[in-house]
Amino acid sequence: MSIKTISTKPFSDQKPGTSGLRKSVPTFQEPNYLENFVQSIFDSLEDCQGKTIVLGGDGRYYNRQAIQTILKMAAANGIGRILVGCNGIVSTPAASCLIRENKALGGIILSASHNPGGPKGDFGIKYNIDNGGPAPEKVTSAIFERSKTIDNYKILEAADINLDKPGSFKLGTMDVEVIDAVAPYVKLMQSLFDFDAIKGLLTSGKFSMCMDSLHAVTGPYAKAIFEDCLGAPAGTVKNGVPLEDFGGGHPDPNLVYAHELVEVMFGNNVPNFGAASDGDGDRNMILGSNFFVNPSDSLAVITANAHLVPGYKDGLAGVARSMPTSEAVDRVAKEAGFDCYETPTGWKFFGNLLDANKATICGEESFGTGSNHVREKDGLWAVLFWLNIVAARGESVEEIVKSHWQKYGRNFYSRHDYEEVDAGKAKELMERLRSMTGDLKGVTFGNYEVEYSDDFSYTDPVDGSVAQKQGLRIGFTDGSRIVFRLSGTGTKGATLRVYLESYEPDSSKHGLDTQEALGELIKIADEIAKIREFTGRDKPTVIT
Ligand code: G16
Repeated sequence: MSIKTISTKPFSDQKPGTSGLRKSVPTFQEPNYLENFVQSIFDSLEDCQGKTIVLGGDGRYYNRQAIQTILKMAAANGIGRILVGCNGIVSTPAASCLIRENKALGGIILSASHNPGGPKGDFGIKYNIDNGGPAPEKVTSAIFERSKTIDNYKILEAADINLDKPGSFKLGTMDVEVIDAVAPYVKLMQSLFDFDAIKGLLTSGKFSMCMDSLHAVTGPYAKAIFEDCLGAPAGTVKNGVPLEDFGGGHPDPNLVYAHELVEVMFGNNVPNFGAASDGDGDRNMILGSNFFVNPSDSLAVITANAHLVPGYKDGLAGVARSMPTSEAVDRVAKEAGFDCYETPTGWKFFGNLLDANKATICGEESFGTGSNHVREKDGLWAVLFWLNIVAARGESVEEIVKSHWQKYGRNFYSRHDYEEVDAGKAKELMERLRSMTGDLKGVTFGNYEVEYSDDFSYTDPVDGSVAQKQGLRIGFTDGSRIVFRLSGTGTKGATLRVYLESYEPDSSKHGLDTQEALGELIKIADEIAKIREFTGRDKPTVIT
């Protein structure tokens, strides 16, 4: 086995987005594309010689090939030991758990999350640091800078490693341990939640659930937890076999893409509880019978009920949400007397707050919730949290949410996505809005008067780092908000996200349909941003 140094030329488009580098599979298959980025990661690490790293992905198309390449490059770059999931598959939260438990230097996670997979689908790669969380901006910037000048990469000439079952191997001087990534994750969940109470609920004969893993990474984890440990009947986990193309589906747990689950949960004689997770297992959607839990509400309900869950019963240090996430959780924090932090979109911004014990629970409108148990958002964690709350309160999902609104008021909330629009036009739309912010204070639109408008900027309270241009916000005097952002995870054209929120304290109005309640704000958003004119679309692609 010998180490080869291969000449290469930089690619100009290897800037990590909201969560790592995401591109189409054909792009990643271009000669040296993957290798350049991986070498840029190794070159950016201060000292990786002899260290342990974790490697795994969500099992999508190209995962297997990429894992073999990265193993050989890790060996050539002096990594001491690498822990890789069986078949190269590890969910993102389980990878975070493995990095932390094994005190690894970091991890390389292969995932394009909720984006579709397959030969023409998407692929992605990101680096997580030693706290188990996504690399902060200073690390991703260093990787990008390196990728712009790279002229060679190192790789060990060796045969592929057999990843089919656990085992120990050598690649040059590097130890390769192929591990079962499910067991440590299940153990972590058992340490946080009341498994006896949840088992009582799931085996009572009066409660049924449906978990849709969307043919993505959570299948084996969900079967081990719900069916094997918690006694739910076989078949509770649907689409539980990870497939390279997610069965042709779009592994995004929302009402549009998880339509199979929606069909199961809306109608007569439906299960009491429904949940779905995404491609790499960090997102979640929670449904009750004929009832959708908005992710922002889910964060607020989880926070308000954390005292019912063993791992959190001693109280929370604080909470954090991304800026576009609704302010429902702020009300819970205010009442409970702890801090609520507002960060830019991207889980990486929560890492410092969790490490410094300023926040215990974090969440985002984009179907992500998590806590200090790992440093990623965690889909199955959220499902277990909800089941624990349901078991402790003896109420349905709908009752729990409605009584939450009764107590705190309801933050009507919706996100309108315009996917795959012309990137140039989307940029123009944002630039135009940016040039308008500052001049809008005091301007009225129908019943709404603008109180502030700005481009969100964040100063990390722990290390003082600053992130600018994180989304255009227009806030109204009654507390309503409209936020405009371009997605940092899409791979085709641009995706415009419009986030809409209004607060309703009057419980007689809580039953209103969300789009109806936000109707006037939706019109105002179009009026201000000229969405139809710039995108050429008369309606969003996805409404959540
Ligand atoms: C990633 C990030 C999240 C973010 C989401 C959407 O999630 O980790 O923090 O909210 O993307 O980002 P954007 O609005 O820029 O598309 P995931 O599940 O895709 O890794």
